Amino acid sequence: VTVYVPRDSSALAVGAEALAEAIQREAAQRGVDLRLARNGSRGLFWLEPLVEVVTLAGRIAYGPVQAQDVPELFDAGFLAGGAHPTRLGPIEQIPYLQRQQRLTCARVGLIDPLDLDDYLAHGGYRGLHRALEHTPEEIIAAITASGLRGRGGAAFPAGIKWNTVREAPGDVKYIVGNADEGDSGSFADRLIMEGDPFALIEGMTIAALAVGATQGYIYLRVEYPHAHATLERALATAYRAGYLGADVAGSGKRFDLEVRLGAGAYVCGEETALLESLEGKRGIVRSKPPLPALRGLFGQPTLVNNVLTLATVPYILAEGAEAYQQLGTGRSRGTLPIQLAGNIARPGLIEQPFGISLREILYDYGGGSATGRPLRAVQVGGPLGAYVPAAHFDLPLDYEVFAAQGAVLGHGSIVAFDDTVDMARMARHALAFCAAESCGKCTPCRLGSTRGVEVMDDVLAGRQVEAKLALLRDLGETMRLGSLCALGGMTPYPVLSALEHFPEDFTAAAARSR
Ligand code: FMN
Repeated sequence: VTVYVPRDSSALAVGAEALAEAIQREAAQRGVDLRLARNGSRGLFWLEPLVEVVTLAGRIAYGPVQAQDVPELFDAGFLAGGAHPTRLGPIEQIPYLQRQQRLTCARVGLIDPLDLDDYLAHGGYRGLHRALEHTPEEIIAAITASGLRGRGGAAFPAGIKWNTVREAPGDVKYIVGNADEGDSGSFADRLIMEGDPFALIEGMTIAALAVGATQGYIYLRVEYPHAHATLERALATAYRAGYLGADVAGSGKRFDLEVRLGAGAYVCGEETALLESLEGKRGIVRSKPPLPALRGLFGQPTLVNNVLTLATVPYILAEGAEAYQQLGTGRSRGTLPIQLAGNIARPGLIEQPFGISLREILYDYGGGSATGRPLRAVQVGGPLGAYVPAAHFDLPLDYEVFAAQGAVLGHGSIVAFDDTVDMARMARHALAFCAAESCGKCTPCRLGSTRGVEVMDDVLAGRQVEAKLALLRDLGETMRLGSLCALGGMTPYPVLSALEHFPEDFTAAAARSR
């Protein structure tokens, strides 16, 4: 019998390791022949640790399961899919999972992330083999036709960036997988790296062939030790199997790939600060131009893409651009791995075509707030994303629709808040976050954020509220237009959206202090 127990951080954090040991111990005691497989997380976080037993009727899920439940589970015959209060039924039939359309994250939670044969058996490396049948131009044409846009935040068309790097003159070209994943509520990159690392490796290899890069780096934050361990092992396996190195899959082409750890500064996810950090310097934003695509790492043409962007590439090559492009809405094509977190009953990963509404995500999937109180606002797209009020929950997830509302989709994280949230305090928090994380290079971000915190302290204390709010709007405009990168440039989004949609919270403080 094969039993899957996730080794993803989200499962380890709630006792998966002790559970795995307990299952093995119990099986040994009872003389049961059991194979313990370690998968990634399915991304149904409220059910972790979620155990799956392979039976004739498919993989049967149990969760959440703790180590102390194990003897009882064996008594209940769970190895044959037997009844137990934690039994959830066939994993694919859990509505949260069944209703999704997983392309980028198709194998996450399904396979053993370190088993290359398992990866190959589930369509792995089909994309690379397809890519090797085509010219670099044809690969880029497929990426362009798929409509894939950067998933790291700015939603820039991937094909255009790849083409710029391809055409840039340079002796050496680099490719960087941006795995800094600093956004609050964001975890899809991590789920891929811990649950399906070969997808990222394969995507980077295809990208390297397309743009003519011979060296790649995965820039990973040090706070992801499990992702790091998984990636290192997967890279070693890919080298051994000839998918990396001097002769990629027998093509005669070279591609080397390694992990570099960043110390976990938010700004180091910004691509130019990231490149500084990769070069061994302090993570300080560079002025643009030149674009990294033209002069990036060590002054050479460099392709920087997010983990999700890169991990989607194998699917597009394997299944064809049309299969991807036909999903979605407007200019937002394909699927988005949405990350639902915060005050929500069922947090997790929801990969769906663009066009799904916030309401469907928050209620049909998320089940409303964890506290049972009404949801009042969500922050979409990380700490620099706008707050969206409940009145706008019918907005479809679409880059352009969100932009028209002064909001962003960013990396696809959604953090939910119930009606006890104080939005004036959240506005202050955004400014304090910017002050803490600013690299300090440009004045609007470095000083504006600190002055902004002071202004908000006045507002919260009820001092000259009207004048201070006018000042806050003015400051926001200066930061938006004058900052060197989007850290300062987007901090006004959460601040001013809170003020626009929840003005009562800003004046309530004044009323209290009177
Ligand atoms: N992109 C990421 O992929 N991961 C990050 O953690 C990340 N953090 C960022 C932090 C700041 C302050 C800013 C301004 C940008 C950040 N970005 C991040 C966006 C990158 O600068 C860049 O646009 C992205 O890596 C490009 O890849 P893509 O085209 O695939 O999205």
